[in-house]
Amino acid sequence: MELAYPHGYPRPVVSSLDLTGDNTPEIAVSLSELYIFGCRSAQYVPLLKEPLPDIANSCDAPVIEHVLDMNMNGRPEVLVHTYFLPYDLWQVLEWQGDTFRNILSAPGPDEYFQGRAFVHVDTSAGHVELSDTDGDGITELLIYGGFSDNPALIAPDDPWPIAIQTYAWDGSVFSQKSVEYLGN
Ligand SMILES: [Ca+2]
Ligand SMILES: [Ca+2]
Repeated sequence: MELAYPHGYPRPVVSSLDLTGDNTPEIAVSLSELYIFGCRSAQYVPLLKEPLPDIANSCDAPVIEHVLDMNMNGRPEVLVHTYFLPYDLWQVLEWQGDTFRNILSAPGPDEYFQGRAFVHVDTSAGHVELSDTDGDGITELLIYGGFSDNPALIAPDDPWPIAIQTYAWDGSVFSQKSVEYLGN
């Protein structure tokens, strides 16, 4: 796919990937929202529209960061990253026959972002690693960055502790298996 705007928006980030198992590639495009289009009856139609709240100067468009069949069930997971000050946020979407569903069970920083893994970006941006840390053939999601089990205990001007959160497949969702604190 040729990028219409190679140095900015809009950003078509994925092509030629079959996310739904119909042997036809989906197309993902990040505009102000993230769209995934799939082919239905010879027409590409939106299968996912991932919006952001309308606070334009403190967020970036959601983007697809990785596509990988982490839980090895034959359908790739789509790791969607959203930046929304002061958080980096992630969802793990998998096609469930009629729609993409988030199969990440995560605390979320607030009610709006419930179900998303997050880090607080006061010290540095968060980043992720996909790795089979225990060698069982199933990929874990590792997230590095500022995190707390109890954000209410962190004073507004205090730094967030840096942690590695590990999300592992439990048979039905990716849930938080461990949090290793590395200090501030
Ligand atoms: Ca899968
Ligand atoms: Ca594993």
